[in-house]
Amino acid sequence: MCTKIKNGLHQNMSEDKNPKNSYGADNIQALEGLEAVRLRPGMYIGSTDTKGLHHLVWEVIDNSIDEHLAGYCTHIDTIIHKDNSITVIDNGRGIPTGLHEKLQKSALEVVMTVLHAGGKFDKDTYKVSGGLHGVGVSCVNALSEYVRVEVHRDGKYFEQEYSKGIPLGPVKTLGDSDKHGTTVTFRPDRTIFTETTEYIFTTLAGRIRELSYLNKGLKLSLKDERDVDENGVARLVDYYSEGGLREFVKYLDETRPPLIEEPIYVTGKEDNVEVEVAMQYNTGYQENIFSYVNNINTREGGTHVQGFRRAITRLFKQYGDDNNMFSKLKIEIQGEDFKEGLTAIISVKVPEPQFKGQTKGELGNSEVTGIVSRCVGDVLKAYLEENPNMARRIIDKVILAATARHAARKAREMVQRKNVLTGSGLPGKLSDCSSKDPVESEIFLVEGDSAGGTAKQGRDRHFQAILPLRGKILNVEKAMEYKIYENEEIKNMFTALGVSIEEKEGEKILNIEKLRYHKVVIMCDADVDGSHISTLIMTFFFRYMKPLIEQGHIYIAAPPLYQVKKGKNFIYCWNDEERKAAIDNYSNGKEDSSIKTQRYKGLGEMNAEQLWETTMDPNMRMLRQITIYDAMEADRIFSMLMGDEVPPRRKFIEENAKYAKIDV
Ligand code: 0RA
Repeated sequence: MCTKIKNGLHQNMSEDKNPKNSYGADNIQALEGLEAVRLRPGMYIGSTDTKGLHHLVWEVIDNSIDEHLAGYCTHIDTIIHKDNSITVIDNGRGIPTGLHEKLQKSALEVVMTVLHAGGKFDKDTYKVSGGLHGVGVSCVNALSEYVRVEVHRDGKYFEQEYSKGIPLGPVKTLGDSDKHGTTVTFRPDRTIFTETTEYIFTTLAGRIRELSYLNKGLKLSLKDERDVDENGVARLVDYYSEGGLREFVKYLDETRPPLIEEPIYVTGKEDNVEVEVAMQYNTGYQENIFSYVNNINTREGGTHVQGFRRAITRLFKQYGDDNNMFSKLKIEIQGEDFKEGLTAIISVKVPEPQFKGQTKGELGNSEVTGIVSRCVGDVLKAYLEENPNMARRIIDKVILAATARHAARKAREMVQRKNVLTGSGLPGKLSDCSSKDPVESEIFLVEGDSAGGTAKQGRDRHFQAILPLRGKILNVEKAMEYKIYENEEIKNMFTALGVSIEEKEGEKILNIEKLRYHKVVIMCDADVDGSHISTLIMTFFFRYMKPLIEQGHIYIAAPPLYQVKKGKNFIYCWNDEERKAAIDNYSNGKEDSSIKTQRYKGLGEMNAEQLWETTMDPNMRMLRQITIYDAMEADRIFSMLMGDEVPPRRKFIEENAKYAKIDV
């Protein structure tokens, strides 16, 4: 056992009385870096909340994706085990296991225990793991209470195990193998991820689905062993896309009537930069652009998105002018007018990407703008010439958008001007908290005035504000932008939250500098209507306040479904399992008619005290943080449930009958 070691791992090592661990003690030098990861995990994986927890999975999958990009891997399978440990299996080359000359130990051990020792210095391949995530599997190792790596390579099968980054023994050769690939199993360290160690299926599935579209031909799957059916079979989803981004666009737009027959599809390569773009116009009003660099979502866009916008503005404008289509329009067409009803995915592969911006989510390489613009421009030019009918449909829509833009600006200005005139500018229905510190403040968006009243009584007014929303808020999917600023509930949300939409260089930007609450909690009934309303509100945030979701400010409250009562004692239950356990607990297995179960149909059935102790008290409540994947799905599901297209709705209901408790 090691004595006092100057690195931060000593605590954990001395905790571990397992003599097997003495191997680790001899290898302290290699651990110099990993100790830093355990001391300041946030610096390496962003945070130690649910986002950081999921980051561990992205890190491992990214390494497997790199093997795919290098041309060696066709399958990546991910498994969530019952204890929330994760296994990622790939059939890539396998992490090298030969002797690392300098460190005189197995390369496998070096990759797993030395920071930034990815071992891949090959500049000709595009690397995800060198990009935004890019901290290496060694970080996952450092932040896991247990890791096992299995490698099939060179006709052999190897294994090494670790705890908190420390090898539990040397690399073992377990036998012969005719396969190749790497299997990484890790259990996140509970002492690091203190908030939660529970993986969220939709978050993992969302990213894996996205990866399948971004890497056409790659087979991915996700199994959730926590979720088994009556035959004991775990939930399993396969993801595979032959059409790549074209299918991604169709998936996103599944529920919106298309304006043009097929997505416009662009592929090209220039100076080692690969470009892939798919775009489609639908009859709606929203823009849906997703951009990626080396498979990493660039939330803040960047030079690739600029190149794309430049190309569509230039080509459509040119086409409209050449064919005298804008002559009746009194205002000038702007880049923004090409956005309405546009769904596009822009994916570039860049050998050495430079990321900038606040969250490093913006591509900075200036050469990429021209490359994307030329690739998209060439294809679009040919498309417009060959498809004059489609071209006319798009230009007509652009003209309509320009006219509506004019109206929207006026409406927006009205909302913002009104705030200035009414002093504090806060909506009358808001019961604000007394704290003025946004970091500690929370706002509950509550369905209905009556539940709003209960919440107001039950809250801790120091840091909790209540904004009741009346009934169903406007369906932003079907409304033109200027309409949403006329909607009372939506106006109230903008003013209560203190955020505004501003225009900079023709771009609409959400200003959240004056955000008044760092937690925005959607609180709806735990029934069908309630889930409709929360879906609706999520869609609104997804459409108009996306940065709030991305920065983790949006949550959903989970009120309990039951109260099981015996005499003066009672237990709140959030699902049927808990209800059964509560009944068992009181009955000791015997029939007992004095045990009563109350099913809460809505928030209104709880009194203020109950609402506080179950749903609002930070020490008791369950809040679910909304991720961008939840919002993306909410948006899709929403437009499907509300949209005019019947076949996808039926398909959705059939496919999701088990998982989605949404009745239509
Ligand atoms: C170092 C070097 C090479 C591959 C890998 C690491 C690698 C890491 C992971 C993590 C999960 N799956 C992985 N697959 C491969 C290059 C291998 C070579 O040059 O043969």
